[in-house]
Amino acid sequence: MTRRRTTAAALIAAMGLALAACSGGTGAAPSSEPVEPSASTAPSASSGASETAAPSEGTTATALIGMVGTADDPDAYEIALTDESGAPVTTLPAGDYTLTFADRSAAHNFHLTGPGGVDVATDLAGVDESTVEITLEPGTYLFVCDPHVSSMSGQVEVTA
Ligand SMILES: [Cu+2]
Repeated sequence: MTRRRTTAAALIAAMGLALAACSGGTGAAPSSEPVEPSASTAPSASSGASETAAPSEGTTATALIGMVGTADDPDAYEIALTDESGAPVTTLPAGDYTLTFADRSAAHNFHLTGPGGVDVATDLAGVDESTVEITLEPGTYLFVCDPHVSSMSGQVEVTA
């Protein structure tokens, strides 16, 4: 204990000496200070970058996920249409959507049908995590796993 405290005190004393040496050194090097104003121009450049990011968020298509199985068990008898955060959706406003499949199971598929001729599906076999563009019109859309319709189905109401 006493020994450690002594060592720490010695370190602090050494650091104090080092700091003193540093402060003495910076006084002799004022040329390093002009660097700071040019560094302050960087934040204004990044604020310009955030402005350009805003319009890309303003795209009209909203992201949806068509999921079969669960993250833990891709073969689970579960099917869901969710928003980007993974929360199931039961109603949606009409409009353009990007539907990304989360079909990680060779036992299931995700098949969405409804008004406007929407009829998109993944293959039963294999994995499909592709994205399709769909336009949803007012009405009822049905999503199913084709071989397991009785246990894997759901619907979403699209409103005007
Ligand atoms: Cu299935």
